[in-house]
Amino acid sequence: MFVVATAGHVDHGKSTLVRALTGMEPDRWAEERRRGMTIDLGFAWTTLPSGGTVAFVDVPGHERFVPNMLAGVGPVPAALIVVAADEGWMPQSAEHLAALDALGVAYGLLAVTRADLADPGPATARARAEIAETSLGAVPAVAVSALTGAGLPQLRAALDRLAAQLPAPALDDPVRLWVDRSFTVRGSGTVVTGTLGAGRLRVGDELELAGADEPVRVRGLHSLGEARPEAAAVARVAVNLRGTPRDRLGRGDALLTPGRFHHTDLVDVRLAGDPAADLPATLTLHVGSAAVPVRVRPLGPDTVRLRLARPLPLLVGDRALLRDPGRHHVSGGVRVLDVAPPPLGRRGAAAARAQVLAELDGRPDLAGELRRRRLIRAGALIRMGVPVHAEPVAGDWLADPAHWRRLGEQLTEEVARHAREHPLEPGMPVDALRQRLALPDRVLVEALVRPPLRIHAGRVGAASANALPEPVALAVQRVRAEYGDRPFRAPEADRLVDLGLGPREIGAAVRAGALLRLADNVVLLPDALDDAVRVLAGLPQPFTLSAARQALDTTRRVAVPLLELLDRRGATRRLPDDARIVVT
Ligand SMILES: Nc1nc2c(ncn2[C@@H]2O[C@H](COP(=O)(O)OP(=O)(O)OP(=O)(O)O)[C@@H](O)[C@H]2O)c(=O)[nH]1
Ligand SMILES: [Mg+2]
Repeated sequence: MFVVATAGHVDHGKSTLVRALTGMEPDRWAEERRRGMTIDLGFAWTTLPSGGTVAFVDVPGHERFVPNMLAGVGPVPAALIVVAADEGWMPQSAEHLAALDALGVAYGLLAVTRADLADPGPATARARAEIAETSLGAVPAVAVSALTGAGLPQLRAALDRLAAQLPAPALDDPVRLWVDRSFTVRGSGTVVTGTLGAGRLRVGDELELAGADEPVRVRGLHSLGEARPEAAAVARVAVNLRGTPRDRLGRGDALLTPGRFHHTDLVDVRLAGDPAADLPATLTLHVGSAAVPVRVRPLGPDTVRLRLARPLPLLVGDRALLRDPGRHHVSGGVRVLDVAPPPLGRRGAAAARAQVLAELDGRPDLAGELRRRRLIRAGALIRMGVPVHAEPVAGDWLADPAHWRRLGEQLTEEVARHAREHPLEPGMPVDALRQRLALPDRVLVEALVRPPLRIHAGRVGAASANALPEPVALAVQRVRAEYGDRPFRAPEADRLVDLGLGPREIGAAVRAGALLRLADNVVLLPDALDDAVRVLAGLPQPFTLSAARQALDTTRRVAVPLLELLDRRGATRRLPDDARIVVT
């Protein structure tokens, strides 16, 4: 299917032409038919000589309804510009063309209607000259009369040729269906319609809806008036949503592939063409079928920051249009450069930002994004419209290579400094490092640790930092010498003092795995645990505390916490009568 939007001044014969081509009535409202004027968007379709289908989005020409016109053309990549032979080029001919140009519409046709009323020559010449100056360039022109039917076969043939020129739709792209209508069907619930410009929709799909916490589910799909299990771009579609109240969505909302769009109320954009120096401070941004008031903050000669009155699902590279509703004036097109721009708090930040924006062109640029953002999750980049084809440094984090190298160096320095300031500690806690390096995630710290550094028990230190400070190492050696042959006897408190093992030294030795702490001032050599299990397993099961104490040749001071530790580790199990068994 090929979708084309009409454009042109009021009463120039857009709806009459669509009616003549399709046999369908684009003016849906009784009021429109009574007044002979289109107010809102109309939809009609027909088969072309090639056998392909063309669907029309028929727009109103009256200047009061330009916002409706923009909602119709926003998501549509081709235009049928209609000019009446007897009236020629008129103000909304110009405004509609300016809108198409601002949106960068590159495919179109000119139909000079009412050719039975006047010589179509002058209107054709003027219109082609005006159109040639825009993104549409030189377009084919056909003179037609809906009254006599003259020119209609030629127009159908020209539509076929236009359809053949259009680029193939990006079927693997995410869906962003801008809603142009929503209504309720009795027995089915909420239905929304729109032009599917890319991707595919299937019955059963879950889609994201801005502002809704839960995904919405596609209950039914219609295209060209028929129910279908699937619709592929480009297509006019009607989507029946399960369990979504009608007042939850309307024109300007979008149904989205989940996780693929960033809802933003702040964007930096480049103005297209020759931007007016005196852009008003408030304008309306039109994109897709949405129209949102924005505050404009100039940054560079052709770049501005827009603060949107409500967030929209925008991507880097999106085309949009700024309009001054008060003056009925399309101020120009914009291209989105950044959908998650940094705040401009500091003095000079705006000027610095202008310099950055001067380098951007709206084409997604992974290396550039990483350079500017330094560290970012892959998912966040994808939601900005930046394809990710780089390996994450950790988890789903991507890093600018130079920044990552600097972080690695900084980490080494921090660990060294910590070792100097805390010689008894076996390295710097991972979380302290995360804070010092201002990293958003622990996994980043872990990924930055390279030999000879290593992570042990939640700390980063040199692999050899596990070696104890000399006085502590000596004290542990003496414990080993004195107690090695009676491994379940713990040195008494005063003996520990004699050996120079105060709480800090014991802590250091325990962290280094050189001593095992059972309770305050009750320490054993670390191999005692395995030895104890071996001895206890040799006892008749179950065994009592007293039997264990005797078998281990130790005191209650050691036996009680030792058995409790073995219980906690699952090596022994305590029975209801306080006896224990060794778990095998
Ligand atoms: N004689 C003649 N009249 C035409 C032709 N096309 C349209 N008209 C008449 O022109 C008037 C306006 O036509 P519409 O089709 O409503 O014009 P429109 O461009 O859709 O107008 P809006 O949607 O309000 O912008 C109607 O009275 C039509 O009957 C034509 O080819 N020949
Ligand atoms: Mg009309």
